[in-house]
This record gives sequence, structure tokens and C-alpha cells, in this order.
Amino acid sequence: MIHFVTVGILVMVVAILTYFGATSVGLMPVQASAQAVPIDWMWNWQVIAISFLFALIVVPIFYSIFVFRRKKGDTSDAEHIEGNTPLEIAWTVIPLIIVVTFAYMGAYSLGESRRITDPEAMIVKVTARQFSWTYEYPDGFVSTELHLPVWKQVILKMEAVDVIHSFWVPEFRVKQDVVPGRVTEYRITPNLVGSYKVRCAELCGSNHAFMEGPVVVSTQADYDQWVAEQIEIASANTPEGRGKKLITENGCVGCHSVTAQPGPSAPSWFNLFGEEVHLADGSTITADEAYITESVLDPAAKEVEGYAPTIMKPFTFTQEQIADIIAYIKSLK
Ligand code: HEC
Ligand SMILES: [Cu+2]
Repeated sequence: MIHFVTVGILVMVVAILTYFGATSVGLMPVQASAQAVPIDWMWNWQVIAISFLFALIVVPIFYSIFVFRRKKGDTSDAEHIEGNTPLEIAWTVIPLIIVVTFAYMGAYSLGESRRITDPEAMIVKVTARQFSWTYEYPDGFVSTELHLPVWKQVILKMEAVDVIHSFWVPEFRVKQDVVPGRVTEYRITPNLVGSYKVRCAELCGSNHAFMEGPVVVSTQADYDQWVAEQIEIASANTPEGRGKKLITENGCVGCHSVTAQPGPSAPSWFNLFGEEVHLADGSTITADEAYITESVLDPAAKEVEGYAPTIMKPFTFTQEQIADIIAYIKSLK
């Protein structure tokens, strides 16, 4: 009996220490959405259950190893046990109740995270493609950044143009697949101002790991200002402006970069125009109109040294669109 009491106390102590240890190391990123509350509530109960089960297994093992160690010179046989019906019923029924309870809690928190609906939610159209995210705003502009006002619900209507992707902002907790030929919905109420990142959570190809994009939750005033700036950029009907729009809409910057830093998986366009480009076959070529046109319409024709030619798929654009893209690339200095 004394052993049961000692083990019982030790199990409780180790369970409590494990729980506080596990929760103090920051297992979860900050909680930045109203939908995250029921999810984190359930997660917390899971950590409690995990800590208890961990203690329940580890404590008796170590207790037995140290307390019931065979004495030196003791060669007698151990007691033979032929089953124990009450014990077997207990270790079947108790875990069953726990599992069913967690299934209920899971369904409850899923329901709870979807019940928070606002009929006046803002709708943003999301396009996922290898390997970038683009957002179409109700105000009629397209961006590669997702900006959201705090405490305002947003519904993302998401579509994939190629393969299955998955929209995941860890701080919002909720995750949703984006499937070609189908519109999936993602409803979120951001509740914490900050800069986060969307990641693709579905292995979608060679640059899946770089399929990230900024997600900015700001005050309504900052958001309104950003929207005004975006509308101004979008309405500037210059060749560079139209080129920038095409680049954004077609996800080019998911691979390329427009700054001096090379992109995640493709050359930078910064200072590209007029420069000598080193090709994989050892030759060089000047990046002029003809070269850029060919690189967009038939990327495999000339391979840039150090990059895989197969990543970029050919695009179809009209001559005017190509001219706009070139005008935009020229402006990157
Ligand atoms: C999936 C990634 C990816 C996407 C999306 C992509 N590209 Fe590329 N692009 C590459 C890679 C990799 C190269 C270098 C290898 C090669 O030449 O094929 C390249 C090369 C180029 C070049 C030649 C650059 C140089 O430094 O010589 C141009 C111009 C270009 N791409 C334009 C575009 C445009 C315009 C778009 C969007 C309409 C686009 N790319 C979309 C991956 C991509
Ligand atoms: Cu993806």
C-alpha cells in the first residue's frame, strides 16, 4: 500500500512539473486571432493529459527499477500473475472515456472557431500558385502582402492555379487547404497588431519551403492608409505600373526578387536590364528586350548559370504586356 501512495504522489508531482516545464518553453507562437482561443483551450487540456500520461508511465518504471531491484544473491523466481480482470477493465474503460472526451472537445473547439461569424466580414480573394500568394482586395487592387485591420473579420476565398497548397499563419492557428478547381474559405478575426507570415503547409514542389508571404495586422487607421497607397499605385496607368501589376498577379516574385538580394529560387531583376547574364553553357548574353521576352515566353531556351531551368514554366503574354513587364524591370535600379 505504501508503494501505491508513494507512486501516486510522485506521479502527481512529475505530471505538474512536466506541465509547467512544457508550457514555459513557448510551444506555441503568440495568439493573434479570436479563432485561436478555443483551439488553444483544447491544446492546453491536451498538454495536461500528455503530462499526466508521461508521469504515469515514467514514474512506475523508475520506481520499480530502484525500489524493486533484485537483491544480490537472490535467485528466487518472481510471482506469477495470470491476468487481473478489474485492472484490465479499468485500463480499457478509462482511456476510452478520455479519447471520447477529447473527440468531443475537438469537435466543440472546431465548431466554436467557426461560430464566430460576422455578416459584414471583408472578403479577400487569394490565389495560391507555385510558389507565391497573391491577394485581390475588394477595393480593386492586387497585392503580394496580406494586410488586415485588427478586430475585423475577414473571409479569404482561396483558389489554387496549379497544385494543392495550404494557407497557414501559425499565430492564427487555423489552417486551410487550397485546392485547384475549388474555392475554399478561411475565416479569421485577427486580434493582435503585429507582423506575421503565411506559410504553405502542403508540400507543393521544389520551392515549397519558400512559399511565404508577409501578413500584417494593423490598426484600422494604418490599414486605411495602406489601402489608399495601394489604390494610388494601382491607378497609376504607366507602363511600369501595369508591369508591376502583371508581376504581382502572376506570382513572379514568389521566385524572383526586385531588390539586390537574389530571390528564393530565381535571379533578381535589380539592375538586370542591360547587364551581362552568365548562362549555364558558359556564354554570356546582354539582358535586352529580346532576351527578357524570350526568358518569359520560353524560359528553357537559355538557362541562367546556377539556376534550374525547369522551375519556371512558360507564360503567355501579349506584346504590350511584355513591354510593360520590361518597362517595370528597367525601372528596378
Ligand atoms: C517558379 C519560379 C519562377 C516563377 C514563378 C517565375 N520565374 Fe522567371 N525564372 C525562374 C528561374 C529559376 C530562372 C532562371 C533559370 C532560367 O533561365 O530558366 C528564371 C529566369 C527568368 C528571367 C531571366 C532572368 C535573368 O537573370 O537572366 C526572366 C526575365 C524571368 N525569369 C521573368 C519572369 C516573369 C516575368 C515571371 C512572371 C510572369 C517569372 N519569371 C516567373 C523562376 C521563376
Ligand atoms: Cu504551396
